[in-house]
Amino acid sequence: MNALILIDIQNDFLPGGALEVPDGDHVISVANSLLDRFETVIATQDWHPSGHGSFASEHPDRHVGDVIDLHGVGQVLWPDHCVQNTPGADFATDLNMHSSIQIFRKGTDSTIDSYSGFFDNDHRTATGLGDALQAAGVDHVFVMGLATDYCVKFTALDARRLGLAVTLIEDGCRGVNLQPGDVDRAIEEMRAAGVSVVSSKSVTK
Ligand code: VGL
Ligand code: ZN
Repeated sequence: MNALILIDIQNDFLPGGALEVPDGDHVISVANSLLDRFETVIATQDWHPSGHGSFASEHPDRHVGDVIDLHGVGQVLWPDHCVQNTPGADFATDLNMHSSIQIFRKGTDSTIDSYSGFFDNDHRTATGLGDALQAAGVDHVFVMGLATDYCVKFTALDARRLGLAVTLIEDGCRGVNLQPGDVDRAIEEMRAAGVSVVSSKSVTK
């Protein structure tokens, strides 16, 4: 049984948003074109309390892009983004979020970030997505969204760790590229973990 997982297609990751991903808006039409090809569709939502530990604004001597130790876990510092109940945290307006799409929120603990839709970055706390997929009999997930080199990558890698078959829909993803080449390296890392990489055109029912 297949499921489509839409990663963090939220206003703050679109051009003009707080943590804009270049061409992030291009993934919306890809997502919309795939929605009715899957019985099970999941959307993850980055959902931070204000003052989240991943926000550079919480660390006065630090800057966006710096890497710090946040309670024992390496953490890239980001602009304030996807703050709970703000428009930036809403799903992209043009994304056809129908009511049967199940939403999993992540990043709600101020002390640790959660790039993956399955676990916090220290792998101690689960979002419930893994259990929900298992209960639905899903053994193959198709993953796309924002950003390729962070939340998409970590979601795909965790799905593999959980024993799922994983297909990355490459044209449905865009990345941050904090360092040039980050997206290409992320895709190679996913491939090395057994993720297959395809174009949305090849995804059929
Ligand atoms: C993301 C950085 C911080 C993502 C979320 O969705 O890829 N990246 N929070
Ligand atoms: Zn975040």
